[in-house]
Amino acid sequence: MISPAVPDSRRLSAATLADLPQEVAVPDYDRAGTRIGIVHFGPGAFHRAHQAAYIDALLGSDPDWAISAVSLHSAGVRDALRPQDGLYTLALLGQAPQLRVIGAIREVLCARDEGHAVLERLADPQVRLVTLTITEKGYCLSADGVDASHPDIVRDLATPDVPVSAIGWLAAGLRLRRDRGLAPYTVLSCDNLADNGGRLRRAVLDYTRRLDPELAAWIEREAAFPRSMVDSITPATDDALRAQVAMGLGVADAWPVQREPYTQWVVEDDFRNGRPPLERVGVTLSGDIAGYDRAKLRLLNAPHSALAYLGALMEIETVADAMREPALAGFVERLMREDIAPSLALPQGFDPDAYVDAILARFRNPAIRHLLLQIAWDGSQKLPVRLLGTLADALAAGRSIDRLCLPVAGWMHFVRRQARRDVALVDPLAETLAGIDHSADADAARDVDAFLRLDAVFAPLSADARFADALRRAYATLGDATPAAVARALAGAESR
Ligand code: CS2
Repeated sequence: MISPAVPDSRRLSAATLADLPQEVAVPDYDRAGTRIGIVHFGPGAFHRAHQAAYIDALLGSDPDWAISAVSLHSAGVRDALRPQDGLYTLALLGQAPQLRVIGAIREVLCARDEGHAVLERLADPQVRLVTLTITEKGYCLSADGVDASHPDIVRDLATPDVPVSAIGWLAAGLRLRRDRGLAPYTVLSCDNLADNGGRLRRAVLDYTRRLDPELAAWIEREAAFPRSMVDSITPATDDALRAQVAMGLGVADAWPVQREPYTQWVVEDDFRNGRPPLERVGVTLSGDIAGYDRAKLRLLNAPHSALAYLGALMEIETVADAMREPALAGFVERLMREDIAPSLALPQGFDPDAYVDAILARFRNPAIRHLLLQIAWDGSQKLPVRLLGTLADALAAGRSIDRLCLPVAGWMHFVRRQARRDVALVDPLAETLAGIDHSADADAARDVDAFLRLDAVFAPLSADARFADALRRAYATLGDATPAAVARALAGAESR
């Protein structure tokens, strides 16, 4: 964070923008002439490095889509960016790092203490699109609707006018628009979930049906929830980045973000009441994005999680370091080519080998310090959407699942190791996971079975004896999960 002692003249803002060194790219449009057309929930690093950069490129030719960025709970982004007039720096980490100031965010709000402003913004007729990056857990989903036992949803159903959940805010905004005779906004989820738009639509309808069936019917009739696939590797901001940006800009930036140069955004072309001309800035608009979605979740995110758990057990810090470990890199590559790719129905024209090659090269990018512990967060939410679908498909096709089980077993060992070290897990199920018996003498079958009882993660797969057996074997192969034991297990998986 910037110390309060930094004077405004030394800080990135509309006033200091003109003085930045020439090699820093700055918005090439009149920011004051743009209008807010998008409300975005969850302006974390990913949104600011990805979607906001696309919109920044668009505003010069269409000023109607500037962003109002809304954090649901934490005031951190607002407090960092409001004094900077919404400006922040994006560092692109290629061979020669490039700095670019993004101007797409015109307003930053924190819903927790500016609820009225958020609601009025949602009901602004100029706003036609609401986007979200709130991570898998932020949706409070059940298998086919909303998790009505989630504390935030319980609370929102009781007091829907002052919501705390994203679903609650979406519904409150839509209700106000209907009451004011306005068209609904399109709701676009930009999180790593297969069928993200479909699942969000079902969750919003499930929630609103419990409150106001007529509103639900209106939403069902009038609103659109397109699906999307987002991709760009975005390591969390660290002090090294803050220092690098301050040096490059000559002024301080409270919260710069960084990402690899590669970026992809595929959006289902199903909008009502207009949409930003995203195709002008490199977004792929498609009628059917299920194939892209699956390919990315299964061939990029699943290997990422595999590297995270197995690499963390080997005491490795970053993705690029993990890729320098031949046993781990070899394992992940075989996992991708031999276990995951064969079960994927790919979009037309998609070359799986080239896609895998490109992902492996991105993982190896030496300019990026992407912490395995960052990817390890929220395992209970990520594993089902990343790996368990492939496992189910492999079982259905009668293929071996031995290699696929190793990262899942790696997660279990990782959870146990963190508990033994007394390190808190970042995971919405952290409390439940901590409640599992993590004593060192528990046996493999008992350990695995304790995890398999977590229905939110493993149902319905846990009922399949072939899965439970293979998982117990994989878990046992990892032994005491020390770096040497993991290396032996990887070597064993390699020789099979
Ligand atoms: C990563 C993703 O943190 C994680 O779990 O797997 O954030 C990944 O970097 C992005 O999805 C890449 O687009």
